[in-house]
Amino acid sequence: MDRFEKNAIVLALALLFFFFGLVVYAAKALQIEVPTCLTGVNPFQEGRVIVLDEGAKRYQVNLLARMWNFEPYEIRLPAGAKVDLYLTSRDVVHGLRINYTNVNLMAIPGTVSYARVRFDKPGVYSIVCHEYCGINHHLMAGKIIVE
Ligand SMILES: [Cu+2]
Repeated sequence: MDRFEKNAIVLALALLFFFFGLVVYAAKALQIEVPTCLTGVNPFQEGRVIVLDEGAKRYQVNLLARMWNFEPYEIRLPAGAKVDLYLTSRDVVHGLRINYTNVNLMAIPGTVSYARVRFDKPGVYSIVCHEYCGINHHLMAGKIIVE
């Protein structure tokens, strides 16, 4: 085997382990989770905020996307809230993006998407639909107010 070939293989393996290490670091140390589409969960028919643990600031948000708004439209949470976000659609495919976070989900009828997000800084986080869903798509928005 050529010396350059060996070097290329060693470099490729080193990069592979390095990037794998970054993925493990992101998952364990930074607690970053990849948004998922849940299977075996029935889509809900109404959007609402459920307090799971007031002291620990844990909340579940069931967000329902439909033409052309999100239900609930306005969500109020305390700073430091840890949110399990479930998203579904009542009618067509919608998208969900929460500004100033890394939440970016698809709302697909008949399925439930999931992401975990934490709101540390107080402020208004706007929610927008990023998937064209009809004539009033540009008006489809909501907001999360962190106090
Ligand atoms: Cu839309």
